[in-house]
This record gives sequence, C-alpha cells and structure tokens, in this order.
Amino acid sequence: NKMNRLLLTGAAGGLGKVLRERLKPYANVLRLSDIASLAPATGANEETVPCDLSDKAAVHALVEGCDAIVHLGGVSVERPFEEILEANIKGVFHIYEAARRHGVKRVVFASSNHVIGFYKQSEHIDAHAARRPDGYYGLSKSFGEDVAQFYFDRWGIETVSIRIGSSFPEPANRRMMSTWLSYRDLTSLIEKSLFTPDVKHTVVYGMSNNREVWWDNSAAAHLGFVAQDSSEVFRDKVEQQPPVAPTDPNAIYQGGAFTAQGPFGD
Ligand code: NAI
Ligand code: 15L
Repeated sequence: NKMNRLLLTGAAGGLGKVLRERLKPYANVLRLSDIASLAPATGANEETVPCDLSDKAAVHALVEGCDAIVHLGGVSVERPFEEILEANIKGVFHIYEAARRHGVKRVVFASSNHVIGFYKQSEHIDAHAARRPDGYYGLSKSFGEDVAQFYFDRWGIETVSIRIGSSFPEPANRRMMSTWLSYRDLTSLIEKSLFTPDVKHTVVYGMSNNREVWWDNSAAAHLGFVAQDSSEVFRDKVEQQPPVAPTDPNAIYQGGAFTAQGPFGD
C-alpha cells in the first residue's frame, strides 16, 4: 500500500503533526500544507507547501501532482460563521474542485462527530442517521460530507468521511470515554480509507474499541477497519474527575459542550 504523492492539509495541527510521521510509509512523497508555519521538510520524502484553503488559486496549485488527499485543514472548533465559511466551507469546496481539475480520485475527509452532535448520548445511530449538526462548525462538516457525495455522484471522486470522535493522546473527560480515537486507530482508519477499493462515499465513525459507544459502523464494514485500542485503560484516571451534572450538555448530547456554544455577538 503505497502511492506516489499524498497531500496532507492541516499538517501543522494537532493531528497533522502526528500523521506527518505516521503516514510516511504510505507515499513516496508527503506534501504537507497549512496556513500556519510547518517544521521544515526533512529528506526527499517530504515537501511543504504553505496555503490558505480559502484561496482557490493556491489550493489548485497545492493539489496538482497529488494522487490522494487527506483533508484535515480548517477551523476545528466552534467559531463565528465567517471564520468557518472561509476555512471550512470554501476550503472543502476548493479541495474538491482542485481534485476534479487535477484528476485526484480519492479524498479522506476529516469530518466530525459534531455533524450528529444533537443526538442524545442515549441514542445509538449508524452512518445513515439524519445529520443533526451542533453549530457552525458541525454545519461546515455536514456541508463537506455533501460535497464529497456530490463529487462522487457527478465526477466519480471517492471519499471516506471520517466522523472523528475525540482524537487526542488520552480521553480528557467522561464523554470522551465513548468518543475517543487513539492515534494508532486513526492511522489505521486513514490507511484503510486511502487504499480500500470502491469506497464510493463512505461515512465512518472514528472511534476506538471503547466499552460504551453510541455509533454503529456496520455501514462501513467494507473498510475492514478494526480498532485496536480502548479508552477503558484510562477509566480510573477519568473517573477521578468530579461527576458531570445530569443537566450539563456534556452528559446529554453526543456533541457535548459544542451544542451550547455561541452566539458570538453576531
Ligand atoms: P487543529 O486545529 O489542531 O488543526 C487544524 C489545522 O488547520 C491547523 O494547523 C490550522 O492552522 C489549519 N487551518 C485552519 N484554517 C486554515 C486555512 N484557512 N487554510 C489552511 N489551513 C488552515 O485540529 P486537529 O485536532 O488537528 O484536527 C484536524 C482535523 O480533524 C480538523 O479538520 C478537525 O475539524 C477534524 N477533527 C478533529 C478531531 C479531534 O479530536 N482532534 C475530532 C473531529 C474532527
Ligand atoms: C472536534 O470536532 C474537535 O475538532 C476536537 O477538538 C474535539 O473537540 C472533538 O471534536 C470532540 O468532540 O471531542
């Protein structure tokens, strides 16, 4: 499983820094991009291309010559709509238009659990459940999934949209006991997303093999993703935290506190 040139957007971010190391085996050249400054390229296997995703011409130049795209770049938390519009909504559109123009056939899109954040934690859903975005950020990821479906239906560009739960070194709170995705499992899921044939537009929940989960990945079984890690090893540590009030959005909604952000004075 190796391609020639793989583009990683958002490469200066939390997950980008991790994947910069872990995706190396899958491409002869990793093209790393971000609007923020990147550590200099090392060796012949890396190249850095600064780019603002809201700049159409810059994104077209960025994508030219790549075989696949792992699209992590954008605003990753709830923010005023105008910021989300530039980085996420225009950004994802530019990525797909550039993919079409330059013949890229596979995208891995970092979607988010916040496209379904208004489901209750007592509900169990699969990839076909109607989306219930929990803010402007979730709306932008929902739009990204629609763009992915459209570019498959219209142009045959395949995407795996990974609705990432919470991908950090450890679950930071009780909610993340359900949503946690280890870096090892994230890497494995991206590898499957890049190399499984005939994925069309697949939506998959990015979670580890946690004990209590809300999401059913049977609709993405063809990816052959089997999570190796579990949040359970962190349970004792997490449960030392004070209990969460039952009225706290972190205890009610799958999207947790994102459901209660804003307004931003607009
Ligand atoms: P992050 O915020 O650390 O990284 C995002 C990167 O995108 C940053 O380096 C930022 O500079 C870059 N960026 C922002 N606006 C840009 C623009 N206009 N042009 C170019 N680059 C721009 O976020 P993180 O945690 O690394 O997440 C990566 C991706 O995965 C994001 O798309 C996020 O929404 C998604 N995700 C992450 C989750 C997690 O648990 N870490 C959960 C769900 C989704
Ligand atoms: C996300 O989409 C965010 O990018 C990340 O920072 C976490 O907040 C995560 O969701 C989560 O829901 O825990």
